[in-house]
Amino acid sequence: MGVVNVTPDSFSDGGLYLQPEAAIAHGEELVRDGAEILDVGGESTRPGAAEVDEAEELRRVAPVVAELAGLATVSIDTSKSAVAEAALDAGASIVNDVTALRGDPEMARLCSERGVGVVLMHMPGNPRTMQDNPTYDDVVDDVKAFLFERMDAAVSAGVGEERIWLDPGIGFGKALEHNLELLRRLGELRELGRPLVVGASRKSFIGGIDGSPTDERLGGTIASSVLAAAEGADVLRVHDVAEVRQAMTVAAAILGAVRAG
Ligand code: HH2
Repeated sequence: MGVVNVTPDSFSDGGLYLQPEAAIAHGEELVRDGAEILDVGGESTRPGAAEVDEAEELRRVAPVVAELAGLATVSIDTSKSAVAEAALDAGASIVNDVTALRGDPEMARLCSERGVGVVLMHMPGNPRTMQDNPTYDDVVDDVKAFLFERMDAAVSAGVGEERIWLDPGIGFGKALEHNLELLRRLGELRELGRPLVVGASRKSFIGGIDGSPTDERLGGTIASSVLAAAEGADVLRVHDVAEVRQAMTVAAAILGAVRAG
């Protein structure tokens, strides 16, 4: 899954693809690089990011989704049902909601009615508060219980269980050790029985290990991606599709996987 951030303030590529033409060209490049899904977002979820109003978020993402949906599967990275609805109308087929359907009361109904794929991600609180001293009894058990509860709520609201993907929310309300523990024990989340999405790309836990700035975290992104896949991740949400895809292809070939590409 390649990231297309149509935002001025995303933590690693804010402002680079704010114009629709630039975002579309970037999405096209990610598809050439091997992305099978493009995750289009118009609001940054980095800690402390400013909220974006619905009209502005829609204005950013709608033309980009409409163009890219002809090229790849598009997921819309939003927690607003009106934005998700417009993106689905424009051709998106997955809703990636970092609030796991808790942010907008209409989101579950929309996803159920439209029969689309839904990514449910773990995040305690919201992006403005999530990094205020996050604490867990056991981070993997707590994330697992949260995802189980959100999956149950989505199914109760009419979302087909077979359409749900789950994401531990790397970097969302987690200290460095929590992120490392989740990646190390990712396999335990497989017991939830649904595909796992992991987004470790360029995140600050990498800088927390070696001090690297956001634009120098490719090595850490690759290490996290390969190890996450080895632990059972099904979808890797990344900015650097070509490099991660090559790493995955080589890792799969070494491990003797049948499908090495
Ligand atoms: N991470 C980000 C945004 N959306 N969605 C899922 N499912 N999983 C993630 O880990 C995830 C996500 C943050 O990355 P990015 O989009 O690059 O930054 P920003 O939120 O600042 O735009």
